[in-house]
Amino acid sequence: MMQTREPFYVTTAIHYPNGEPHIGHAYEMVGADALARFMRLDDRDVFFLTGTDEHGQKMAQTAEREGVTALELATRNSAAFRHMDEQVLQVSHDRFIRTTDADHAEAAREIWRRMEANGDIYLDRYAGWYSVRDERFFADEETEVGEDGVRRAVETGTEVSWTEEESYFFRLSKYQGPLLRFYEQHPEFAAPRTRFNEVIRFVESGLQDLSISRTSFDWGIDVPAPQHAETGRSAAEHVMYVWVDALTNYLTGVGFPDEASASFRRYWPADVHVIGKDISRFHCVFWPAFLMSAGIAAPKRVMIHGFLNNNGEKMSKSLGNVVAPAEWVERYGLDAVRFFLLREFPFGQDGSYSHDAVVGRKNADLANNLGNLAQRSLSMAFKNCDAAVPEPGQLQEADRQILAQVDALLGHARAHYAVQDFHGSLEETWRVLGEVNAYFADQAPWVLRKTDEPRMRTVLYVTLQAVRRVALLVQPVMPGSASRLLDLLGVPAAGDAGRTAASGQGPRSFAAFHDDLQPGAALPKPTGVFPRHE
Ligand code: ME8
Repeated sequence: MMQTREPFYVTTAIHYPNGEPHIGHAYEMVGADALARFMRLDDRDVFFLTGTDEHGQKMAQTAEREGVTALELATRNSAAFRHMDEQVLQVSHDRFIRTTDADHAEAAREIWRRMEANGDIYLDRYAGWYSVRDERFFADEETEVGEDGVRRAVETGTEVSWTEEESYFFRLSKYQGPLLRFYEQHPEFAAPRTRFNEVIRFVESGLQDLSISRTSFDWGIDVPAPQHAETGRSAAEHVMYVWVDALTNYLTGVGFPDEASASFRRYWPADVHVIGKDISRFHCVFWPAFLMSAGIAAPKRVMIHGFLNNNGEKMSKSLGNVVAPAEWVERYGLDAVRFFLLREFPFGQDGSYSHDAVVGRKNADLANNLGNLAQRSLSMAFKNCDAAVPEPGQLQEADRQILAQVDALLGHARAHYAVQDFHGSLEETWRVLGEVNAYFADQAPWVLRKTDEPRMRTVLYVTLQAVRRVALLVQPVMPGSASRLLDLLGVPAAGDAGRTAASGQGPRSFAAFHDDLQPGAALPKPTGVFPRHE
């Protein structure tokens, strides 16, 4: 079949399954999922990849502490991540990759071979600091000894230990110029701009070659046998530095090393890697350098989201303020949680959550502004217009004005989603929803019912049209509730414009956004879709 829809490839970071997922992981998943769903509804052919990053010293050490093998630990917790994604958050990914999947090792070895063939890998000794928590090397001046006598990385505050071993290195220093030129030619490569500027300043300050293999433990992908005899040794004792392996997952997910495969040709380069601010250097510096070396196109964009804090405090096990996503969803409902995460603060910035903030959004934005408006207009139509979409009369200026604002929302949403500004899209939608509420109050259809029934029908029709368009647009953020609301409006679900929603008939494509409700179409008995939090 001829594929006419434009491809869209979105990924999340792959998460370390050394513990259970927390709300920060959920935050990233919800953002990427809203983006994937939006693009599907907007007729893009989406491939959405997520998964778990299972190798490395952190996994090996945690497994040892727990008395299980690293693979057992990874398998158990990978299932917990997958459960969060699929059951708790109802994320619509197309593949959940594990870096222990058979096809991934081959992809990682292939990118290694290509970097080596390009003369960018050499054997030397590494002597320096390593943070197992961050799976990251630090130079001496990037660490300091605390009052407790423990040496930590200044940037991340994690403990480092002295590491001295034979290691393969990647000639990252060679890529300073090429990277700076690449950034200049692709000003949209990383966002937000402030974070991109930090990356550029880091590269401008000079790049050290990067240690990319380890010999002191074996939980990783074996380095392929050297292609040139003069490398002088067997690679067998080396495993790849976990970040080389991890970043390559984005290629594996769409078919690499089979570059001729339909999926690789279709989806690579990725449209967006969605990641958090602590791993921007890996994605914006190391990753494009590896790809340049291997002769593979760089991703189009890295969207760097901020951190989610608990009441302004960093989440940590020692503070005991880590919230399990499932508990949240249990307490507030899935769609209220998804809405809160994307509505409360811009995706590129840090933000905070608290019980009061979530309840505030749930009650004010969802129950009042959207739920109440829908419930009141639908109930009036059900009771006073024979349980059918009312027939409108001649539109007045106030009607045209409000509909024009609602119609413009799709264009705004497209512009916002193109730069992963979910917050901006929701803010504009809720601003217009406020206008619709003001219109409804001004027009007072419950008064018109006694004085001017035809006008009442027009006002109800206009309001239902507005609710329909808002419901269409919030599907990516709240798939279940939006679908139920569209069912109540009698909007037919068409085709496979997206994934099955949690409930209701399922997604409705944006292709019908500008269509009108059919006067006379039957309406089911309305029920509340956005309950108040008591
Ligand atoms: O970094 N708020 O995995 P990870 C928001 N395996 N986002 C947060 C967060 C918080 N409080 N805490 C973490 C890794 N994150 C690597 C990635 S990708 C090839 C390899 C985000 O499980 C974090 O920024 O430590 C990252 O994007 C993701 O969760 C996974 O973190």
